Order: sequence, then C-alpha cells, then structure tokens
Amino acid sequence: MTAQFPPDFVFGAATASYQIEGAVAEDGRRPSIWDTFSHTPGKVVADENGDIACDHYHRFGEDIELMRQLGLDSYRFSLAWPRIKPDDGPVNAAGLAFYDKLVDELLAAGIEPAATLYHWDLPQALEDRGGWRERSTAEQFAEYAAVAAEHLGDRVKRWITLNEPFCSSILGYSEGVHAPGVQEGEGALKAAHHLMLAHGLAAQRVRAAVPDAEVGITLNLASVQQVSDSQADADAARRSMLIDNLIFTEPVLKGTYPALAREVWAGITDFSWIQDCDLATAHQPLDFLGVNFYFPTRPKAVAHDEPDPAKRVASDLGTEQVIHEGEYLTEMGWPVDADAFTALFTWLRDEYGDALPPIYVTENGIACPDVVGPDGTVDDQDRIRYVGDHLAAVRSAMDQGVDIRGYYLWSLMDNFEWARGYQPRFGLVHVDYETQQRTPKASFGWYRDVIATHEVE
Ligand code: IFM
Repeated sequence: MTAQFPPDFVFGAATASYQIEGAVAEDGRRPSIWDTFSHTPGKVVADENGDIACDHYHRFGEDIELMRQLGLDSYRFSLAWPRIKPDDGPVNAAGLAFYDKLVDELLAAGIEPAATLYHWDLPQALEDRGGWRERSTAEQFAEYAAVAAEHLGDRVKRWITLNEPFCSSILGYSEGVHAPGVQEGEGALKAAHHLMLAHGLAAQRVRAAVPDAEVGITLNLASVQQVSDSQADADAARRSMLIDNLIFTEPVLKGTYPALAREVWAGITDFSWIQDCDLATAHQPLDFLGVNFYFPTRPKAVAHDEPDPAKRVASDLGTEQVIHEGEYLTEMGWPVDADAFTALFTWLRDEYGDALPPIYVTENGIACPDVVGPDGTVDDQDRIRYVGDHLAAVRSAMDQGVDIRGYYLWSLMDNFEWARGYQPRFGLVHVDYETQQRTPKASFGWYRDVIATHEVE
C-alpha cells in the first residue's frame, strides 16, 4: 500500500559530531569523554576511535553536495561542546567558525539546519569534576547553549537540547558501556536528573536568544511489549517503561517523576539531591518532541545481577530483552518490528494527550552488512525495506491522529558507532574509512525518490 506524506512533511537525515567530524585536536577542540573512553583499551570494539571518523570536518562541502543530490529538506547534526567551549573556558571562535561554514553552506544548498546541542561529547574537563552527576554541569551546559544559540540562531531555527539522555546517563553511568564508562547506582540517577535540568535550562536560554526558534528534546523511547501474562513479566514491563521512558518523558512533558522511581530505586538513593524547582525547570514549553526509535522492547523478568539492592547499579532492574528463535536481527543484534513504532506514537498520544507537542522522528534506521560490490554499488535492500516499513508506520500513526511533522533518517553516512566502532554501517552513503571515499548506496536513490514524491510504496 502506498503511504503518502503531506507536502510540508520534513524529510531529513541525521548525524552527530563525534561520529563523523574527526579533527579532534584541531582549531582549539579539547578532549571529550568519548576521546578518553575510546582511547582506553578494551572499551570500543577493535579499540577504534573518532580521531578521524568520516573526516567531515574537512569534507563537509562534499557531504553537503551529497545532501543536495538527495534532496534533503533538513539536516540534523550536532554541535561539539568541546569545540565551542573547550574545558569550560572561554568561547573558542574557531570552533564556532566551523559551524558557521557548515550552516551557511547548508542554507546555500537549500537545506534547513537542525542543531543538536548535546550528542554525548561532554568536555572531559567537566567529567573530571563529576560530569553529569553534578548539577554544575547542567549550569555549564546552559552557558554553552546560550553561546551557540546567540551565535547561530540567526540562521538555525530548529534546536534540540539533548540527544537520548537515557544513553548519556544509563549507558554511561550505570551500564558503563558508553563514556564515561562507570557503573553506578545513585550516580546514574543523578546524571539522568541533571540532564533533565540541563535540558530545561538550555531550552530557556535558546528561546531567549532565538525568539523564533523551534525548541525540542530528542528521547530514544521504548515501545514496550509485555512478553507473557505473568505478574513477574508485567512488573518487568513496568520497570522497563520506567527507566526507558518515564524518567525522561514525565519531567519533560509533565514536570513530575513517576512514584515507581522511589519504589524501584529505594535501595540506592533517597533522591534528596533533587531541588524543589528542578522539575518545573525541566518542564519547559516545547515546540516538538524528537523521537528516536530502532527496535521493540520485550522485557522478561529475570534475577537481578546483584542480589543486594543497596549495591545495585541503576539499570539492574531484573529484566532481559527477549529475542525470538530464528528472528531477523540487524547488525546491532536488534529485532525489527515496525508496528511497535506505531504503537509507541499511540502510547505517547494516549499517555500525554494535550501535553504532547508535535513530533519529529529525529532518528530511525538500520545497520546492515553493506559491502561495495564488484560493480561499485551497495545494494542495501534490507535498509530500503526497513525504512519503507517504518515510514509506513509513521503514516499509520498520523492516520490515528498523532501529529508527526518530519522524519530524519539515521544516518546520512556510515560513521563511528560508539562502543561498536566502525563495523555497523547505518548510512545512506557508504564510507571507505581507508580512502574516505563516499559511495551512495541503493537506499540513497530510493530515499531521494521518497523525498521527491512524498510517497512510499
Ligand atoms: O548511532 C546512534 C546515534 O548516535 C544515537 N542513536 C542511535 C544510533 C544508532 O545506534
């Protein structure tokens, strides 16, 4: 069946600074937690790092030309905090100058820039003082956000405060699989809370600097499926919903935390570090909610890793993702279920009603085993199928009354996939990391036609 999108529906693609830019020591950029983490042996597959990545810092002109050929309405990228306000010292003019050039060339190509302020590259100097465990990091973030918005806000009108605070807090400070790579209980919950505070403070500063800005936050939300009728699995689903969604959606959209948080994490914190006005600050009026989605979440109840509740990390909730025997898994090991995407949107609509702002899908995509064939092409039919099905799922949610304004595919080009290094390839454009040659894949031509026609077969 054909899915038709309205003429003003925004078709975009997304990337992030540390994943593509490289040039980590150029023009005054200072180390971020991802430089430190990726240079620590054993943290990233094959000990890879973002030192060069796609060398986008030097090749952004070529990359914008690809975007122009693709016909993108909008390009979502992130600003590197350690380029703009390295070590939380004075503003680095050379760092801002890079984004000036990027934004100016995007606009000249007729592509609307959408800037994310934080896609995980926290200045290492701030981590050395406690990182997101400290509320001062939220205050520093607001200062940096104001600098970026005051400088670029005459040209950038769509602003995203944070990308996926779940990953910055839970993967970084509880599971330890992302930078800064620590495994904590209270520390991870503090990080999640201070990210919410940072979002609110930054949203205020961006609005003050750019009165006609559209301001939002990007959350990677789980579409939680209960795996059996047992009480244990129903409780596991509630705990998953709590850590994946509610500790972010409730403060941002309602200015509250769910009561379940105090129950689930009673052993590791009393939450006394939350100050009275924090939730009101986190609850800023939003022009949009950015939603990132990749796979369904199917939690079954299992024993906690740590039997003593007082010694548990925050993510040790006694749940485990169910994978069905023989089911298709992406290169990331993720199952595929486009209906779960529709279900996520209708859950948001039912749960938040009038408090839910319009939605942009700020990321969705798939890592496939892409290879350049002997004829020089990359025939990534799995990606075409995945994106087609997920766009149809978006259309289905729109038909059910969910206000979705656009879709940013992850990713424009293959890039540094965090702890998984360069092996998973998410791009519409293949990158040969030896030569930096860019090769548009079959999905590139397919997405170009989708953008041109606003139609998915
Ligand atoms: O590559 C990441 C991106 O940085 C954040 N969202 C998920 C993507 C795929 O894992």
